[in-house]
Amino acid sequence: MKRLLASAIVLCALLSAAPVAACVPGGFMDPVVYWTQAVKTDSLLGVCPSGDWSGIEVTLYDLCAMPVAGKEVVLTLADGRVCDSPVTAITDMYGHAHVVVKLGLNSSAGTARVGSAYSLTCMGLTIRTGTASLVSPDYNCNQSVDALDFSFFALDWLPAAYAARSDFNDDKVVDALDFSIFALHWLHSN
Ligand SMILES: [Ca+2]
Ligand SMILES: [Ca+2]
Repeated sequence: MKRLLASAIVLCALLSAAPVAACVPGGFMDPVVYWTQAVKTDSLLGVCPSGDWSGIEVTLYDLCAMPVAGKEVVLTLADGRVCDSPVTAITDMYGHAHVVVKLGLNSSAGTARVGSAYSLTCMGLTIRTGTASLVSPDYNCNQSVDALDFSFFALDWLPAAYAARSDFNDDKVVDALDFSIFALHWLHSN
């Protein structure tokens, strides 16, 4: 009987205890964000329709230091010449997501590089904003690296005027090294 009474007292105490407040996300605790395979830190990025060039890694913890799992991370590149933006990824149980940047670029209007503001968000909260220049072997935004794109590259090959859009390794000249990078992405598509 005493044991039953003690159990009832414990149960009553548990039921009457103040509920533990849930951690309502109002932000993220020290988010880890970095670009992978950037041509030049995070100021010059390479984008391919297949997503095998620059990407972004993000790891998120909420304000209670718990991993933000199963949430959509959204990378938006705002410039209209970037095709198929935004791209998204879902965080895993550790709060980590790799955003594959499967994008084309319309750089057919001139030989300058396309620049774009970008933002990374999750649950409507901004994680990072910035600007970056972009290069892509897809020059005409048809989400395929094909013969038409090669014709743009050939136009830029060692001309008198520097064609930054085809300088894929950022060494200030369009030469065989850039062609080798173009060839790596040949026939890639989304
Ligand atoms: Ca193309
Ligand atoms: Ca180059």
